[in-house]
Amino acid sequence: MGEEFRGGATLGPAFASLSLGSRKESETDIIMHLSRISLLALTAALGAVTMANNNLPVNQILTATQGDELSLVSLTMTGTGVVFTEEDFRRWEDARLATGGKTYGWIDPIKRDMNTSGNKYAVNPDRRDNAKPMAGESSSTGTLREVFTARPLDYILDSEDCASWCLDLKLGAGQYIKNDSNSKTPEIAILERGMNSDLKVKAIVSNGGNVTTTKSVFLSRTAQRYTNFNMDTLEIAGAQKVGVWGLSLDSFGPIEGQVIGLQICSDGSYGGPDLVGVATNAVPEPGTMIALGAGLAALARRRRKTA
Ligand SMILES: [Ca+2]
Ligand SMILES: [Ca+2]
Ligand SMILES: [Ca+2]
Ligand SMILES: [Ca+2]
Repeated sequence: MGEEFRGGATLGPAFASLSLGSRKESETDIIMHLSRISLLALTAALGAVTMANNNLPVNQILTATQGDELSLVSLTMTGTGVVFTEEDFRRWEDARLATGGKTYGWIDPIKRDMNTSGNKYAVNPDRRDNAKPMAGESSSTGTLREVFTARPLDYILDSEDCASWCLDLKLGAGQYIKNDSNSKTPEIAILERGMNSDLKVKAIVSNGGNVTTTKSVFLSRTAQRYTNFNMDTLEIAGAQKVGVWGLSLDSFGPIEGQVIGLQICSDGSYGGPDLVGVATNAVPEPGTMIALGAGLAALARRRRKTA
């Protein structure tokens, strides 16, 4: 579809040109003549032009074992200064899954394939072999709440090649994903088990109570980076690699309003994405922008002195 942004597009040179962090000292004078506001606007505009920055470099997940359950300690996005913690994976307070003409809410029981001879359901909750059973395990059900707010490395949303589905993930009231106006830093991390599937993502935006979605960003399986973490669930017979996409908020283009959630979708050609977890993080203003602000303040002081 025309509205989709394809990852891995040949946008390297354009992308490099907006790298504020790599400006040399000699360029400082030129920057000084721009106001900080106009620079931010310029960055946002360039971000929209360069489109999907959805293969940001990523290093690894560190885990700590607690009994049979795993806690995620940190997910480090190498070279970006961004670290996601387990709390960042648990910011969701509501969700809705639409598939096969049915919709499931946050705590609605969703039927599960409970073993490797399954694949009866197009998309269903699942758990790591050794994880604590889900609350509805005896009736072969699980909930979105368990998948997206319990231990992020223990429960997943498993889907099959044939599946078309859309998941709306919502933050709590008054919560939103902050845009750091830096296209090189991810505000969102999405984990997929298998590194063999694609996803399509839109931001859910509230503007004065009017809720809309942005254009979509296509997340290609080839853009995933390995997390150094492997996962074996009830539905599969061995561990598979877990990959991650780092997604910068400006990949969705200009946004008017606040991002209160994400819409994550799959269709039959996406290879049955298995959603392990989705993290969001408000990252600090990049050091270069703070330094620039300090430089402008110094310049203003000098001007006042000479006036
Ligand atoms: Ca399944
Ligand atoms: Ca960013
Ligand atoms: Ca997969
Ligand atoms: Ca297994």
